[in-house]
Order: sequence, then structure tokens, then C-alpha cells
Amino acid sequence: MRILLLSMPDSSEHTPSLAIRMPNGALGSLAGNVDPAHQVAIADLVLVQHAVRPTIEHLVSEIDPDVVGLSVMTFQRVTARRVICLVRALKPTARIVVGGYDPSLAPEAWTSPELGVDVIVRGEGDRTFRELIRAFDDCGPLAAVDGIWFREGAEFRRNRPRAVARLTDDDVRPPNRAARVLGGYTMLGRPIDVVETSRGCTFDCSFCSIIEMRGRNFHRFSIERVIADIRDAHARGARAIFLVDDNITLDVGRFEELCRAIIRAGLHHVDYLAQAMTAAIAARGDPLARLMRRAGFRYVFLGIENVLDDDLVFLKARSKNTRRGAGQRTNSAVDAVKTLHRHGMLVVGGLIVGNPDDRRESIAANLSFARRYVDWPYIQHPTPYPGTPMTRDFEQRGFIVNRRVEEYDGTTAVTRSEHLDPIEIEFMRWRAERWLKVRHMPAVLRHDPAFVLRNGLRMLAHTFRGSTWRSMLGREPAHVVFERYRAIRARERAYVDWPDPIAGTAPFHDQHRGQSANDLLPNTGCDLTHRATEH
Ligand code: B12
Ligand code: SF4
Repeated sequence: MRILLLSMPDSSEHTPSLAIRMPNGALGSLAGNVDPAHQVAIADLVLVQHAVRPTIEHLVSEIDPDVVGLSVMTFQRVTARRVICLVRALKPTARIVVGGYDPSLAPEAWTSPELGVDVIVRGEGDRTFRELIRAFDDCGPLAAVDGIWFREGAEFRRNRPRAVARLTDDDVRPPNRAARVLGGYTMLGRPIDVVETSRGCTFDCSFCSIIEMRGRNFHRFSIERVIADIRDAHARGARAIFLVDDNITLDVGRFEELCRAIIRAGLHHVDYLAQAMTAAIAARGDPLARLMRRAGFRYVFLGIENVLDDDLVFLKARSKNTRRGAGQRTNSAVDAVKTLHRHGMLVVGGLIVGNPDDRRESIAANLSFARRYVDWPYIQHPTPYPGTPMTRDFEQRGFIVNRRVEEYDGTTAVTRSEHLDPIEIEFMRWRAERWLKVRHMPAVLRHDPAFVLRNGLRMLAHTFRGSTWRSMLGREPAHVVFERYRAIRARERAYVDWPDPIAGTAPFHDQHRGQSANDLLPNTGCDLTHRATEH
């Protein structure tokens, strides 16, 4: 079968495509796990953010796919709907499969007949997609594939969930990077790739989707497999690698073992980035940080979440951010930051402001922490992603103000607090964060001077979008600039020049009015509806 896998072009404020364009780890893994007889092409649409429609038109015409798979986060839902509609118009018989966090946790959002999705893959997709493609290929029963919902006439049939992979016995094969058909992945000018070393987490932070997605568990790939994977990414040109594990510091002993293996394999000249818990870094202290630096770690994303205890309790992120000592619990953020800094690493500070009981002072306290300690701020607002305990809390308190999921990008405040409205919350973050980002420029200039010389002005222009000469001279109030910035950000969200089939005018629907879903099924001799009822 010919399979086209797409990740969405939408990017968040903190990862502007000018500086950061990473491959989607899921698609490489799916491509590596279908049977070799099939032809797979991966297109990460963030690489062509300004030419999404022509790229899709070109790919569909070149590849003529039997199956098109889309990987979607919640804030990308509307873009994905437009992409599906466009693909349907170009190739009405292609089967449309959606997966990733949004289809997994909000499957009902994908079942509308107007949209024309054929299969929703829920949870881990590697083995599910392999079995699904086999079923498509030999007209096997879709009812036998665990982990999917599939269209049967106008209804969706819900199969059993699939148990998470244990990652021990080669059940999840290595990714297939050769399937990528677009190029230009970059992190501040360095070619970048992503590698997984483990999956899952046993914590239960209330804002995180991971527990609803796969339960509380943690599975590790073997160190040999991880090194081979890093070697593959490096051989294909990567000079920076993001270890995308949900929580790599959950098993610190193994993380240390991994650092040593990277050094032994001579792969420590690559720049590594990983996400870490403050408690783990603070507890293991200098020996761990020294080892990480020797292994090539440059940026560590610390999930600090908040520096105030009450907020950490709400976020259920207290245990991963505190240390016990002398009968007391203390916040481990400062210790962790200082430890990483002592060993020459840079801290990306993940903070969440605008929690239900936040006042101006609580937000200000977090912003001044960021000013003092972090190198690159990654400050977000609590966002009600489907299925998280935090979403339920916000619903109960009636604090969700904005239901437009395309704005659920983490830096748009969509909930209010007891004391502040979303605009005020977002304004405080926006005003402080731009300047915090500028302070990181010298570190980037030292490491990647050519990139900064070529793109420095554009990076500044992006960070300060909405500003004018008048505002820079202090002749315009900051609120006016903020409103202009928000208007620009809203325009940026229109990534695909094609209608949303659910919001209204749908060319696909218009073209095929009067035809049943089965009329539009792929011309492979198989009949999905038939098959499903037969088995
Ligand atoms: C790494 C990561 C990032 C990296 C992205 C690097 C990259 N390009 O891959 C960075 C730091 C840039 C990032 C940014 C953001 N992220 Co992020 N990120 C993650 C993280 C930690 C791991 C994702 C990953 O790569 N896993 C490994 C792959 C193999 O697993 P996977 O993606 O789950 O894919 C499997 C299945 O989902 C499924 N699948 C996925 N796609 C498809 C498609 C098809 C067709 C099929 C069949 C199956 C399938 O099969 C895959 C293989 O088993 C997750 C989870 C977590 N613990 O926090 C959050 C997470 C995905 N991110 C999230 C969010 C919200 C964001 C941001 C919007 C805001 C933010 N938190 O920073 C931005 C937006 C990014 C952008 N596009 O601009 C949310 C998504 C929630 C939701 N409901 O949408 C998550 C779940 C974190 C959370 N808050 O709970 N992120
Ligand atoms: S520690 Fe990280 S991965 Fe684990 S639940 Fe909390 S935010 Fe999610």
C-alpha cells in the first residue's frame, strides 16, 4: 500500500518555525513499524508552513496514497480538519486515519460524517497501525484490530483498547527516518532529530495528558537500541537531538547509564536536549550534571511548573518538584537550576501561570523567578486538554472561557482564575516573556554565530511582533501592542488555505453530495462497511 503520513504545520509561540522545526517522533515510529512491503512517505508540514496547500497537492499527486495518516495535537485540530478536507478533494478514495493525543483523548471530535475520517487510532500507534495496514491490504476484519475506532456506515465502531507496549521484545521496531520526504529540520541552525529512550510516566500531574493516554507506567528501550537510534539520526546529519521521553529522569540510574553509553559510543559531540524533573536533578546533584554535560547535554527543559506551593498542589506537581530533608519539603527548582548552570547547561524553564487561585502577585512571583533563574522561558497557561484531571477541575469551577481549541497552544490564556480574567493573565506573561527571550540571544550567538547573524533581526521581529517605532519610543501603551500581537497570532493560525468542513462550506461535501460513505471508499475491491458487518 502507499501511505502518506502528515504532521500538522501549527507551531506554538515558544517554538517558532524560524528557529525550531523538529520532526514528529510518532510518524518515524509508525513508518518503522509497518511491514516493509508498503511504501511510506512522511511529511512534517511545519517544514513548509507557508506552502501547506501546494505541498499537500504535490504529495498527493506524486504518491497517490491509499492511506493518509495524520498526527494531531488538540490545538491542531482545526488545521487537521482542513487538511483532511483538502486530501479528500484531491483523492476521495484515500482512507483517512488520525492518531496522536487529540484523536486518542477526544475521539468524538473526529467522528462527524462531514469530516470523513475512516479510522481513529487511540493510544500508541506502532503496532495498531501495522495491523491496520495489514487489514486494509488483505481486506481483513477491522474489528480484530485493537486500539481503533472505525467508521461503519454513518457510525463509528469502537474496538477494545490496546495494552501499552512493553518495549522489551522488539515489539516496537526502530523508526524509519528514510521515509521523510521533506527536509530542513533545525534547532537554531543545527540539523535536529528526535529519539525516544523510554515511554510513560508514573506521576500524575493534573495538566498532563500522559496518564489518560497510556495509564501510569514506564517502559524503557534497551540502551543498545537507543544508541543505534542516535547513531542513525547522526548518520543522517543530526547535530542536535531531542530525547522526547515523557520523563527520562524517572529512572535516574538508567539515565546515567545512557549518558555513559553515549560517551562510550563517541556520540557526545551532538547537542542533546531533554525534559527533566527538578527533584531528580537536585537530588543527584553534581555527579549527574557532570555526566550529562560530558555526554553533550546542552538544554534541559525543567518542568518547574510553579514556584508557589499552593499552585504546585493544584497542578499535582509537588512531589516531582520538592525534596525532603530535615522533616521538611523544599522546592527543588533553584537547586536544580544551579546544579545545571554549574556544569554549563542551559535551562528551559517550564512554568504554568494563571491557575484557578492565582492573583497578580502569584503570577509576578513566577515571572521574577524566571527572570532570575532560567535561560529560556517556557511559560504557559493552564490549558484544558481533553481528559486531564485539570480540565475537569476547570469545568467544575466554570473557569473555561474560550472553547476555540485552535487557541489551545499553551500561550493563549483560555481559562480565568478566581481573581483575574484570561486577557490579564496572558498580558502579564507576554509582556515579561519577550524580554526574557532576548536575554538568551548572547548564549545562542556564542554557540551558533552564523545562525544569529543571518536570522537575529528576524528572531527579534518575531518575538516583538505587534511593536512599532511608536511603541518602542513609549508613545503607545503596552495594551495596544498586545492587542496587535494577538491579532497577528490569530492570522498566523490560518495555515491551510482550504475550508474547515465542519465549520461550514466544505468543497468535499459539496462535490460528493448525495453519495454514501461507501461510494467514496477506496477502489481496492474491499468494502469497509461490508467487511465490518461480516466479521
Ligand atoms: C516531545 C514533546 C514536544 C516537543 C515536540 C518535538 C516533536 N516535534 O516531536 C516540543 C517540546 C517542541 C513540544 C511542544 C509542544 N507540545 Co508537546 N509534547 C512532547 C511529549 C513530551 C512527547 C511527544 C513524543 O514525541 N512522544 C513520542 C512519540 C513516539 O509518541 P506520540 O507522540 O504519543 O505518538 C504515538 C501515539 O500518539 C500515536 N500517534 C501519534 N500520531 C499518530 C498518527 C497516526 C496516523 C497514528 C496511526 C498514530 C499516531 O502513535 C505514536 C507511536 O506510538 C508529549 C507528552 C508528554 N509527556 O508531555 C508532549 C505533548 C504531546 N505536547 C503537548 C503540547 C500541548 C505541546 C504544545 C502545544 C505546548 C507545549 N506543551 O509546549 C507545543 C506545541 C508544539 C508545536 N507543534 O509547536 C501535549 C498535547 C496535548 C494535546 N491534547 O494536544 C502533550 C501530550 C503534553 C501535555 N501537555 O500533556 N512537545
Ligand atoms: S512528571 Fe511530566 S510526564 Fe509525568 S505526569 Fe508530570 S508532566 Fe506528565
